[in-house]
Amino acid sequence: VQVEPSNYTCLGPDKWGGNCQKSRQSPIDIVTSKVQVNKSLGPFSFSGYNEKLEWTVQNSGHSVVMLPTTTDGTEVAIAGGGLPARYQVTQFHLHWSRLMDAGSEHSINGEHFAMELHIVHQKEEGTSGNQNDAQDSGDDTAVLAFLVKPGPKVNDGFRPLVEALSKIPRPEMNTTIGGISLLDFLPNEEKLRHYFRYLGSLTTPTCDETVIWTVFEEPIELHRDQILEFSDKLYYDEKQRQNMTDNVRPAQDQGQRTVYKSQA
Ligand code: 3J3
Ligand code: ZN
Repeated sequence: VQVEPSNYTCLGPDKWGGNCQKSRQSPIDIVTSKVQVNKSLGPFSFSGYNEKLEWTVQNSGHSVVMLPTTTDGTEVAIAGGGLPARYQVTQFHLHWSRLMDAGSEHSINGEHFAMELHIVHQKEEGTSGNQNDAQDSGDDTAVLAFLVKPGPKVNDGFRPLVEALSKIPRPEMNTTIGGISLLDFLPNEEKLRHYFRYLGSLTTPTCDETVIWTVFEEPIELHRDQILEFSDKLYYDEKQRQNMTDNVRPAQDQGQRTVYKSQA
């Protein structure tokens, strides 16, 4: 049965059909003793990540999604990082739990974190160096994943997003926040050299196996109260009876896939 994204929340992840039952699925547990260093995994170049932009903040019914509303053609994109092309940001969103060790989708040596931030990018056509774009190399989407753990301090970069949550309790509700850059949410750029890389999928139906994944080793720290706001202020349903929490797909079988690690 092909599960439409609109109603997959009523079916548990093990019942998702179609691509979701294939062998290149995400997330996975990253076992650091088995990862292989890959010298081509150099530093990323981030363009437009420091631009202060306006963002639409949406309750998508599965997460809180931030969409850039740039109209002046500002490009927010990444290149380098061992990627085969340049990729443009389309949205970013998070996964979380009330439990500080159950809210991330990826895990490291079996350890889950409190949340996971996903910055989703689409490959820019014609920049892959391989002009035959028709070839489907299964890397049209690049997701940068950041693990989140509770820390002693309030994370000022997340304040505008956390304060916006109470405005969008129900699915399809939107609000906007301005003067925000992606770098406001991330660890300092010099800490972004260490990451894991593997080929996988979207972690929600239709689970397309089109994602080149980057999982950064350096976690983001938020105060516990900030983390709990996501579960307390957002709901899956119109009647606000089901808090949006534990929107986390379980680890999938890694199969024969190798996980690589950036240059030491
Ligand atoms: O699902 C749509 C669809 O366009 C698909 O092709 C892909 C393109 O990036 O994803 C978009 S999505 O922005 O709505 N989305 C990307 C992120 C679906 C859910 C995905 O979640 S995850 O794998 O990053 N957790
Ligand atoms: Zn995600």
